[in-house]
Amino acid sequence: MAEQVADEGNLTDGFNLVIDALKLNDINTIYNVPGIPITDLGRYMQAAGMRVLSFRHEQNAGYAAAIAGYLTQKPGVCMTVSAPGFLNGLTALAHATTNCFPMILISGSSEREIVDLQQGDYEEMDQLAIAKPLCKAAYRVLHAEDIGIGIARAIRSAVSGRPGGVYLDFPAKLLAQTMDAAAGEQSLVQVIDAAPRQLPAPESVARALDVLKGAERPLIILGKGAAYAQADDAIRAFVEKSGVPYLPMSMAKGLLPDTHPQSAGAARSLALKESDTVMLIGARLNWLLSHGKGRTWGDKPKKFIQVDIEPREMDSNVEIAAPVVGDIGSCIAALLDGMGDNWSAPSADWTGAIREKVETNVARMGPRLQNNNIPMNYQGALGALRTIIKERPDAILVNEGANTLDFARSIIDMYKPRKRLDVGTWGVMGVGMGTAIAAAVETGNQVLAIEGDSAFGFSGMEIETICRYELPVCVVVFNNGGIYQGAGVNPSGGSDPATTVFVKDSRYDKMMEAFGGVGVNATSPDELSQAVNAAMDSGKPTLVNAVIDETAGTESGRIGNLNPQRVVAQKT
Ligand code: OXT
Ligand code: ADP
Ligand code: MG
Repeated sequence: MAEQVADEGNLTDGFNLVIDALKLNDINTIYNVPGIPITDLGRYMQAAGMRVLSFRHEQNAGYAAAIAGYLTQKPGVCMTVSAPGFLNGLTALAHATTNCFPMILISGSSEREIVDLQQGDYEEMDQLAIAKPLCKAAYRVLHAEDIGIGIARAIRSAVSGRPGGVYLDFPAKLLAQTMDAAAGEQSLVQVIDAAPRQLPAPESVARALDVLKGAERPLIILGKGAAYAQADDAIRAFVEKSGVPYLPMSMAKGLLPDTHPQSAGAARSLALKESDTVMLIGARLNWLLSHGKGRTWGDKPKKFIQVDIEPREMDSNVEIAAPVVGDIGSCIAALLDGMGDNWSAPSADWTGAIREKVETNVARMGPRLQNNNIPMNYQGALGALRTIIKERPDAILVNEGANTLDFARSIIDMYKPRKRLDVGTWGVMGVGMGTAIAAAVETGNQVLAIEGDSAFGFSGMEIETICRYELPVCVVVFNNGGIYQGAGVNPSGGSDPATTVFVKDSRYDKMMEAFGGVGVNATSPDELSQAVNAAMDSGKPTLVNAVIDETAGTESGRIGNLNPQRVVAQKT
């Protein structure tokens, strides 16, 4: 560790100022990969009592920071080295921005004078320019006395309004700059009210209630923005008082328990098609909701009410009859207030039709989950895991893959808010291990990561990180031997395997054993259940290789329709 000269006398330096500024703002956890020029910064942070988690790849550290932001409403911080490390972290920064998660990517960078003249510095890159289009805000700090204000600006940018990713560029020289210690302390900024409440206009609330009142077949859609807002009690009270059926988007599952009598989760198609009025709360009308139009939405005219903090979200895809702009906590409180005491629930015809469909679908699914097939299919394996989550509702479920994602989403009921973390708006493979690590670190809860074998491969090396920090993470790899399926064949008849298949009979559990964790090979739902329960009881890092039938599942899971279709045959 380099000598920390600025500790002496009345001087301070860039290292100290960065640490003091973060701590002053209650940011005490850093997800990073060390190296020039931030190796010592990480060490000094650890010495100063911060938790510094070192990853094997910046992308995973970045995904960890992104989900830490979602879970805590404080920006998750990822720290990387210059050019290649920065670029590795950038996907996660863009992912955070796309998903509206507050995150700060701090990267060390090379010397401005050399970078700007393109003279070939060590890891030379104009990082600020590259980061800008991929995040909500990007800043570079050149002088030690600006570190306090730079960090304050980054924090406020990340969490206020619509949350998102922020890039903070620290050229190497900055950290070693010295200044008078007292002036340094004075330069620090404690961000006051980083995400101020944004109250909705009373007339917009009244308009929304009018539209809702006039509806015959209303539907509420809860998105991950609603889960992020941590207004759980108010949202539940609003939904229950309204009597309106609700549909949770994937990461909003559990905001109200999936077993709630108003949940339309198991009647998704019917609810979307037949509704005449849809109230979006923290959910965007993007591809996941077919942009609010087309076959998914049926041919009945719809009116939309949208509650969102971002005014520009309104009318992004279809006309919004009643926009309510503000933070969800304030908006829901105002809506509840405006409903008065005599709000009448929608007709029993409508709620009854939804309920009936839910019960039919749930009853139809039940027996499929009971099968004890070997090799397992998705239903058998997920049926076992569904019971475990029911018995351990505080456990955090991380989920990625295609079939592994889509089956798990509908099969596994969630009971509490922010307990389901997945691939988000972009459907990114590779979020799994970073997400699992941050979920364990930020909440202390047990984490169950249900991973397609392809999905797991994107971040699999981080199981060493899980073992190193002894985190209570149980990873279940759904090993069907490939992307979507393991049974593909090379259409040319050549000896290379098909593009979507992996080595047959792989044993991912052995990887975990290599790092001192527990590895289990599970071939039946009973074995799977036993292994996961043991992992959850012990809290030991565990990886279960769940052997899934290579012919189970379908191309692209439930979104195969998004694949372009070939129209002209190949000429040979
Ligand atoms: O109402 P209907 O009748 O319609 O029925 C619905 C519900 O009502 C009902 N339901 C229930 N029934 C009974 N009981 C209960 N409790 C219940 N709950 C619901 O079930 C149905 C379905 O309900 P759902 O799921 O709510 O509805 P639906 O129609 O599916 O919703 C639509 C969507 C769009 C909202 C939903 O499908 C969704 O959220 N989809 C997200 C999809 C997604 O993001 N996928 C990931 C990306 S796929 C692809 O891109 C992959 N890649 C490429 C790649 C990526 N992504 N990233 C990077 C960095 N590089 C490359 C790769 C490489 S996937 C992939 C790897 C895949 O291989 P793996 O090995 O990892 O995984 P396996 O496939 O397992 O092998
Ligand atoms: P989902 O994928 O679950 O449908 P999206 O990510 O599409 O959810 O939408 C989340 C929405 O929530 C975004 O439009 C974002 O602006 C909004 N949002 C995030 N936090 C808040 C908040 N505290 N108050 C109001 N809206 C919020
Ligand atoms: Mg697979």
